[in-house]
Amino acid sequence: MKIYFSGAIRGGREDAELYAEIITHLQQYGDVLTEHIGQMDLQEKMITDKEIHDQDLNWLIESDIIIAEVTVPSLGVGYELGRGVEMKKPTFCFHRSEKTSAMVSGCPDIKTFKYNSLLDLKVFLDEIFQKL
Ligand code: 6K6
Repeated sequence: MKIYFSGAIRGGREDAELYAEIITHLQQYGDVLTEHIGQMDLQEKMITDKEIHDQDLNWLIESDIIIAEVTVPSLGVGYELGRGVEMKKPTFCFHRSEKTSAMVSGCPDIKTFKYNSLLDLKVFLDEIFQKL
């Protein structure tokens, strides 16, 4: 199972530690292609934006499922969700904020969940992977 985890980078790194916890939890279910999203010391590398885009798009194509944490708003995450839906990938979004974008929560092809704690989120994830 190839898992594409999506979380904010230039959108803001305040949830980076949480992303790392989510990625560790997801790794029991498969290969997380985007493990770097949880790196606390993530630095802009000497690669171009086109190289980042093309690499991520290839991983998105390769993936079997998309899991996104959308509490920190991110253009890149929104873009990945839209592309993933077009590719008909099973797509799941999680947020702690009261609401998220209507273009996410209103999309019938994205399953969106509000959660309060990491424990709640892990329970949601376990249910999703047990049903696959
Ligand atoms: C690599 C290491 C450190 O910085 C980089 C370069 N940046 C990115 N590397 C890999 N994926 C990226 C990078 N920037 C954005 N993304 C993708 O967009 C990730 O898959 C995230 O899910 C999403 C974040 O978008 P922004 O708009 O918050 O940056």
